[in-house]
Amino acid sequence: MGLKILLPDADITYIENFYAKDDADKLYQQLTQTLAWRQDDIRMFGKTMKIPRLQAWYGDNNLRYRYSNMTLVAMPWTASLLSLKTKVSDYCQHDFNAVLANMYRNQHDSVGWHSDNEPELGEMPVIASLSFGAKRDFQLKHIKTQEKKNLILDSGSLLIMQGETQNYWQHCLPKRARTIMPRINLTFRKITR
Ligand SMILES: O=C(O)CCC(=O)C(=O)O
Ligand SMILES: [Mn+2]
Repeated sequence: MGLKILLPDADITYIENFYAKDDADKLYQQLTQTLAWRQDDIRMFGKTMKIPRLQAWYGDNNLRYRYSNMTLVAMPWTASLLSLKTKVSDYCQHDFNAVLANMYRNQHDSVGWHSDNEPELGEMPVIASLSFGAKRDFQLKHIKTQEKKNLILDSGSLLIMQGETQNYWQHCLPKRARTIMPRINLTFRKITR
């Protein structure tokens, strides 16, 4: 199971039907209704702005995660997040202890170019990313060569980025002009300090 995305300095696998479409639809509804979605502020260039998406941070007791000058304190696992984490951890043979949930409400919501390389994730983090709801483009860009790759993340899919990926590649989820329905993304992570 799973498709290796063949790129230099990366170890990326895409599993399109990690969840069957019916299950993915149910999970999308459940997560929409049960997670504590909020729109946080971000400080950039001395200005405070709303991030262009909703998010929620869950994990083992009070784990903290800092990025873009925000400190998120983990809320306790919900039952559905815990069962998703167990399935993803079993598949990846990796012990995740936190998840960042993102809700892209429409085509105007996005996440800019970045690597998941915060110090608390350690040197070669394993990032496991589940998608539910509308399909979105997910772009990758090599930091040195600027090589680009576009993936389409479908509902029920799992994307695993590991090895050197975060050290050489950035990724983003771009805004789009055409109408796009909401999408939920869960990125499971392991905070190591
Ligand atoms: O929504 C996605 O697929 C990517 C989210 C992401 O890169 C992140 O939360 O770090
Ligand atoms: Mn990311």
